[in-house]
Amino acid sequence: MAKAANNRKVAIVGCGFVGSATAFALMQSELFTEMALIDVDRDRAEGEALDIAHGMPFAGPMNIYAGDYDDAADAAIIIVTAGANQQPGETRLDLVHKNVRIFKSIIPEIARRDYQGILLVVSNPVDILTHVALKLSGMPENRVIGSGTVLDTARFKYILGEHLGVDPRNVHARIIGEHGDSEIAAWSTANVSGIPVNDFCELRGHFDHDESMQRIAEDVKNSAYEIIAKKRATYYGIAMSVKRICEAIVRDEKPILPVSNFQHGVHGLHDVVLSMPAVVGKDGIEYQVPCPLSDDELARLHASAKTLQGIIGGLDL
Ligand code: 6V0
Repeated sequence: MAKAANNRKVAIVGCGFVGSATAFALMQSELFTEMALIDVDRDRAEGEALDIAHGMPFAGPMNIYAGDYDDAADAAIIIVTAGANQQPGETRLDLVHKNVRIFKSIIPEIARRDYQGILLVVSNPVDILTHVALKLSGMPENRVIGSGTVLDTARFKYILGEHLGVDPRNVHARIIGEHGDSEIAAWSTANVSGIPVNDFCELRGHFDHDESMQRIAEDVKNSAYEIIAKKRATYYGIAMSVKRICEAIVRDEKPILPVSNFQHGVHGLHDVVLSMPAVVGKDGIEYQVPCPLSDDELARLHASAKTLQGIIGGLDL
């Protein structure tokens, strides 16, 4: 029988760089009182649980342990970070076959326990794997989401904030489409505290708009490649992004976040999971929010969708 979701419980499947950094961020957040860590490498999960638990006297009490899928069955959120990560020079899409195989061993375990919470996919390529998780689980679309371009959007805000000498929290700008090489910086709506981004640039003495826009979008897109080349993996930025999504769900905050979600016609996109803005609350995706786009941005969004549809269509699910 299905277990009701416990709003104070989270489970993380995959305790490598991303899973453990996420567990550490969530322990400090005090959003949950129970956290089950699951990994095929049981020792790894046990080691991470112990290590993170030793920080508890500096945060709040919490039950952190290495568990299994029975422990995850009543979690409010199951975060899946299991799978191969990018090696230097590899794209996210290169990971698809390895990680689909891994998802085939994970998602059915969750589905056969008639899971009632939110399934949050982080493994890459995240938009494709969210689509795969949706198909393999048979869960309602609103409850299967991916971390999408929440991280890319944070990188965009950070780099723009640095460029303009302003707090990134006052930068309102988004990366949409694929969390990957075809992602789109939605410049046409970017603004700082309501001031169109190019006007704000001029207030701060920058007049080379085209060159700067191109460089900043490239820097955002290439962030992961640069970090992986230097330290083999990226994990702190994604851990904070996942924490933000968890806050939105557990506290039913309803922020608009560019998470991976199944598209039903907004911007003419159908039958594909893409990272697009949506209101996120206790039921997962509550409302898909259309964002004004230029003709060029829309054309690139459709090209991104086509790339992902081609890959999904070629998978044996
Ligand atoms: P990692 O450090 O190799 O960790 C992966 C973990 O998954 C290991 O501990 C494995 O033992 C475990 N694992 C493998 N198979 C299974 C299985 N069947 N069941 C349970 N556990 C399993 O990789 P890392 O943590 O660096 O990356 C994990 C995934 O996150 C990769 O696909 C990355 O590409 C992806 N990222 C996604 C980001 C995003 O923005 N969505 C950002 C960074 C990384």
